[in-house]
Amino acid sequence: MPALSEWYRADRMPHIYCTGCGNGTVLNCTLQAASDMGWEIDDTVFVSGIGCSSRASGYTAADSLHTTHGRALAFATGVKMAHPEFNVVVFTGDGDLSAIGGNHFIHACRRNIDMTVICMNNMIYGMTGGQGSPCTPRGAFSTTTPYGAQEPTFDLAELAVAAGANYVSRWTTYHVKQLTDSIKTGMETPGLSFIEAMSQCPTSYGRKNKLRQPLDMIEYMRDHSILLSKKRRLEAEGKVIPETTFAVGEFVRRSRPVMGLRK
Ligand SMILES: Cc1ncc(C[n+]2csc(CCOP(=O)(O)OP(=O)(O)O)c2C)c(N)n1
Ligand code: SF4
Repeated sequence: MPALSEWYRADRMPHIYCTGCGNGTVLNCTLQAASDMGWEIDDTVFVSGIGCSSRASGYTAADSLHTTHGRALAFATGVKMAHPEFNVVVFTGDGDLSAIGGNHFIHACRRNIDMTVICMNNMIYGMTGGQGSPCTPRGAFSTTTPYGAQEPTFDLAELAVAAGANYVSRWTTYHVKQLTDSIKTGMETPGLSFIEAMSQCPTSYGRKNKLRQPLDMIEYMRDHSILLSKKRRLEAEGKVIPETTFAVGEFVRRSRPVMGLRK
């Protein structure tokens, strides 16, 4: 059973991530979960699209596909259909998954393909310098929302539940233990597991939104997250939860029919 360090591809270091970027934390949680699962590196494939988040697949010692922007799930579907015996893990960003790749996302969930999808949601297009994404909070600044985003934000976890994924959760890079445990639970659950990892991008998001230091964004995520069970209880009591507060926890764990089950 490979240890955590063996899951990293040393010859790809140093990585490209900015100092304080949350993507490394999410990658580490994922590889820890894979190691805890007892998976073999040769039986595992990491697939990603394009973006800072999508660079993660190349830092793993397993076979990986760094594909085209928004198409990671299409490639991952092909891998899983051809090789159901492989553990397939997708790394994606909020832009990659929910803007250009939005249709692939809902249909992969609908098909409930047996794979683990991890979205590093930094609420912006990090790699290309900070354009707004469907996950940019209302009022937040980006290069394409210079007066503050006016559109409502996609709730990726709720979208995955509605579309049919068997396991859905959301945590942040503040919640390292919960995130790691949740990724492992996703890996254990047959069908499509979607784990949304809210992650800090001090360079493209923080700089424009008075959250310049990495810790500022981590504290923002800590202070604006609420346990899903508590949110539902407060809403049932008629309390209004501010739009900027997001739920963390397990959204669904179920057993709908699955495509691409292991042979
Ligand atoms: C077809 C296509 N359109 C646009 C781009 C340019 N592009 C590269 S990464 C990216 C967005 C990245 O944002 P996200 O997916 O949220 O990932 P992040 O960099 O924030 O991790 C875009 C628009 C591209 N590479 N290919
Ligand atoms: S631009 Fe943002 S997401 Fe990309 S590496 Fe830098 S901090 Fe991370």
